[in-house]
Amino acid sequence: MLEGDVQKSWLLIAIYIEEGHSSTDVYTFLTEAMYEIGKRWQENKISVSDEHLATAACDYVLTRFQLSQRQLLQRNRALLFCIEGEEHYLGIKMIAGLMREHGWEVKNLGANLPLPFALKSIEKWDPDVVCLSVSQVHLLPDLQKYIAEIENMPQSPLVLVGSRLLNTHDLSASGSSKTIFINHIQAFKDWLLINNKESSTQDKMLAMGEEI
Ligand code: B12
Repeated sequence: MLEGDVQKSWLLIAIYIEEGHSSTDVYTFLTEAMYEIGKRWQENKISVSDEHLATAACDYVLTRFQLSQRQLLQRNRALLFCIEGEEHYLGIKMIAGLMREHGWEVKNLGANLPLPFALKSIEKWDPDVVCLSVSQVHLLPDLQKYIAEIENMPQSPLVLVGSRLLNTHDLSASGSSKTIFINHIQAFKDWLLINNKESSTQDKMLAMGEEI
């Protein structure tokens, strides 16, 4: 990814999948690769340009992987976005892919979404779950505002927050007792499996896109 070679990056992932790895393995693999890139950037071993190139390659691989996935019939709705000021959107893109794979209808509004637009979208689309992502410490006070406003809406969707910061910060005070905080993609998959339980027997596979 650091070479910006999207074909080679995809080939590596395609081989990894052929070896029998799951989509959570793929997402974890790419997450760790990006964390390693962040570490090298912090240690001045690579430049900002290298980091941008790797991000673009990772984004490409994610899109290609997600288009190759079969999707279940859609039952529940989820709206996803990063709060205002947050440009780190690869995490939420992975979460969106995993939800689609588990039969959720997903709208991913991506990076940097101001609260008034988030509230309008929730009003209009009425999702069952709203997933928020934040990666930077200085944005945490804003996270609290987002959660409070969304949970107070008449639609009262469930609010799910994910962040690498959960590994180092206790964010529970940012939400209410209803808010769910998840820092790891495997824990999120477990949450999806529990919450999809009742309807899993009715699942019909709906082939979308190509096979790998
Ligand atoms: C790539 C990158 C960038 C790219 C972002 C590209 C993009 N479009 O996403 C660019 C170059 C633009 C960038 C910019 C900046 N970055 Co930056 N960046 C990174 C880097 C290297 C990787 C981030 C990433 O994609 N990780 C991979 C994803 C998949 O991981 P993730 O987001 O953690 O998501 C996983 C989990 O957290 C979880 N998850 C995440 N969201 C959600 C949501 C839900 C609902 C659930 C269930 C789970 C979940 O699941 C995901 C899958 O495993 C990190 C290093 C790091 N350690 O993270 C720094 C890092 C995040 N960046 C940092 C900083 C400081 C910046 C800048 C301020 C730098 C600058 N001076 O300009 C700007 C800020 C831009 C902005 N306004 O947001 C710091 C943040 C420090 C902090 N704690 O506040 C980090 C940690 C680097 C560092 N070590 O200092 N960055």
